Amino acid sequence: MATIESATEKGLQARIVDALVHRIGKDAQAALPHDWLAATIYALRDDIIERWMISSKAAHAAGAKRVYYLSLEFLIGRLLRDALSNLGVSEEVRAALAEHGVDLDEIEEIEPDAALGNGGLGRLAACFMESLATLDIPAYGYGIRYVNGMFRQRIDDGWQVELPENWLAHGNPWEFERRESAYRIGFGGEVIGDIDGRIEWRPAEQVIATAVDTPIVGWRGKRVNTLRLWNAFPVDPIRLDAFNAGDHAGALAEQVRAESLVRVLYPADSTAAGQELRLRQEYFFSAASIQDILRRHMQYHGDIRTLPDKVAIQLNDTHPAVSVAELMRLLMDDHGLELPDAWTITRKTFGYTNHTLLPEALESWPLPLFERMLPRHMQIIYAINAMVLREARLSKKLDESAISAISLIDEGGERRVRMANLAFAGAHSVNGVAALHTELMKQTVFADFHRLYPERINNKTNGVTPRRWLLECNPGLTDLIREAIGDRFMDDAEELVDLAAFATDGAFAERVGAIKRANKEALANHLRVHMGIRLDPAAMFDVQIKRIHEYKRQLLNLIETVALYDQIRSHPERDWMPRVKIFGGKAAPSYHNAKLIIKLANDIARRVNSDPSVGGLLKVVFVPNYNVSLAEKIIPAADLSEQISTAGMEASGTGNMKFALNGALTIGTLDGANIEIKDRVGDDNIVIFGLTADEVAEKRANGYNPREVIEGSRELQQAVSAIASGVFSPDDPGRYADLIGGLYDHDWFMVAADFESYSHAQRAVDQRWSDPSQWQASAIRNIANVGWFSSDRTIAEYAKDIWGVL
Ligand code: 26V
Repeated sequence: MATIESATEKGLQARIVDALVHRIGKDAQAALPHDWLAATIYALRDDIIERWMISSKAAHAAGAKRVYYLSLEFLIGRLLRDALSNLGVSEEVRAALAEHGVDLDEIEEIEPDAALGNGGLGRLAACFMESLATLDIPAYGYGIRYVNGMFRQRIDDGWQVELPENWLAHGNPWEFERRESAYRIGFGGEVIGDIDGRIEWRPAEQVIATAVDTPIVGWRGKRVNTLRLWNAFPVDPIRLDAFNAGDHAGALAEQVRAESLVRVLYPADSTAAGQELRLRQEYFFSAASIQDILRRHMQYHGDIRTLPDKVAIQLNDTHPAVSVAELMRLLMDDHGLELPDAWTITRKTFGYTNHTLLPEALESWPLPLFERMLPRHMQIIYAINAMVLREARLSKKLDESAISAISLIDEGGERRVRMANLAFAGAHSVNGVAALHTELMKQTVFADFHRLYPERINNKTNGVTPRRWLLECNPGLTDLIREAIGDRFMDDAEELVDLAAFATDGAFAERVGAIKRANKEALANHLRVHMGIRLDPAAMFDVQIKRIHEYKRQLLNLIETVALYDQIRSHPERDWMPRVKIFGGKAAPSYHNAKLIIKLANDIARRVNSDPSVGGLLKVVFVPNYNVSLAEKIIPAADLSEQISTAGMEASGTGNMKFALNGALTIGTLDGANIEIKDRVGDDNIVIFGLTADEVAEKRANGYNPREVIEGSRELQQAVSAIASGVFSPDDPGRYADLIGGLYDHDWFMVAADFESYSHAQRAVDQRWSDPSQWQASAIRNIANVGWFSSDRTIAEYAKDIWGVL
């Protein structure tokens, strides 16, 4: 394994102590765990910096094309273990710290979890950054350095309470401030045209964006790329005239306004925010990134027209879509290109990835707001729209209603700028994140665009980095796999298929089972310490961890849990398989039903866990503050992975891949990447239930009567009426009346429609669980066959098909 020349045990140990003394100002006797953490990171950084410089010099010397991943979210989590493991120095550092009586595992645990993202979209961006470095692709991630990332979730009496998470409280030794990489970002004002047609935007307000870089180390330290997050500063930090006149708040107003741009991550991941500050954030980071990209391109290549040969920019959803107008503006107003040429270059440069079909998540901005904040961009959007609509008319492929559907301006009612249409029009590639999702993009939201540009939509099924999600989070399983099939899977996850031959090897299966058991004991221990709950590691750990959303159907799982609870109490004599139902996830603070679902999980947990008549056969746990670091503990300990979204609604899912890679069986619908997981692991190694996406669409179109379904099923009827009548909420019996009542009348998410099928599937899971060797064989076949869902494979596809690198 590659190690660093200077990183001998002695060298590292000396460098850690050196960092402790000279950078932190403490000696080994006085150092607290936080000091050891910082010192270890500083010592490691020295190696990383050297590789970082080599990486960027090599790209420069080769005149390489660079990839830019623009994302308002990077859910990176902790970085120390990732860096140690990718550099191959974990054991050396462990030994070095042990000399001072410091336990590496303990200091890893106190590193803050960088949660600059909401969920799947942000975590995907983080996996992609690691895979880009691993594949030796020169790439930059661009985003915002939020002072407060995702909120911390506390559960008070079963209710979610949101608290600010100050992840930078102890400083952040990973970052490098680049005050010299600074750009002015304008807002508002007016557009002036002079007589020779030159156009000038005179913003009313400006802020300064400055770069903060974090190194991203690829596997085996092959390459180090940059995650560049923007900070905001006022042009004039203080107005002394105002201050001296006694207006202290007014004197600092500009500072406050600049800082507000990088203050908070919007904590909703499915409802377009719609506030002015959100659009300001989107423009701020897009404009800084595009300026930085053009500066680098001109510095290295000197010719703006070669931009698409040297630069590929990927838009992570529509959040950075205003970049399309910003690049057009710079090409025309600063570089003097004509509109058609600027448009050709822009389209060749951008790719756009869509991550959701939920209509409420599609961003659009009131036109007056957009025009007031970005008057020049509004003009450019009109000009782009004119070109696109002319092309559409000339093609004769679209009728008038289709033409108004692809317009960048929504004219129905209050006029709005449609960001998905801007992104689609401005990109040469538009991709979905799983096969079904891409198909549905063609049939639904982008149907008319697809008719006009049939080559543009393509699929790139998501993936996850096997370094974080296998090697680092599950070292026991990793060692066992190495013993069985050697190390090649560590460089190419698809080599895991060699493990399939061991599925029927009883002795091997038992060892896989023993590792799972050890991971479950570790999780049970963690939850005992942090929540005071006792779990039996012999029980099946049945896990649903993800953002709380009605389409993800935590409610379906909870209703089935209540039905099971009922059954166990009525038929204690039956051969029940002991289960622990584990839930975790955050609800958007303004999402009423999602918060109520969290309360319901907690209400059910309290009642079930204290009922002696279930005799330990069923336990329900809601783990507070689910985040990347908790996922790393929970996933390796899971037996069953709940992926039960309403078919057609989960674009891909990536948790589904992480669980399978760690040997959990999936119970799931034919949705998102579940379909492709089933194709790879085989029908016998996954439990599929429920309506298909087509059947859901058909039921919605033709109407379906959930009341009839509920009344036709004794089990379902009893479970929902128990919840609705307050059996789990005696302190407020009406608490769930509306939540459950909604099922009878609308049931948009097909909870009632899928209940019976889900409940049968759960009993089939019990059957499988009752035969440990069969279960273990299936678990091994899951691990063996999901190597394809490595983000290395996904990134290689983007690189070849979209970016033209590799
Ligand atoms: C939308 C908005 C609207 C404005 C407020 C802030 C905000 C933040 C995020 C989003 C879109 C979130 C979309 C998303 O996370 N999609 C998930 O993407 C995963 C990676 O492709 C995929 O696995 C999940 O299925 C999909 O739900």
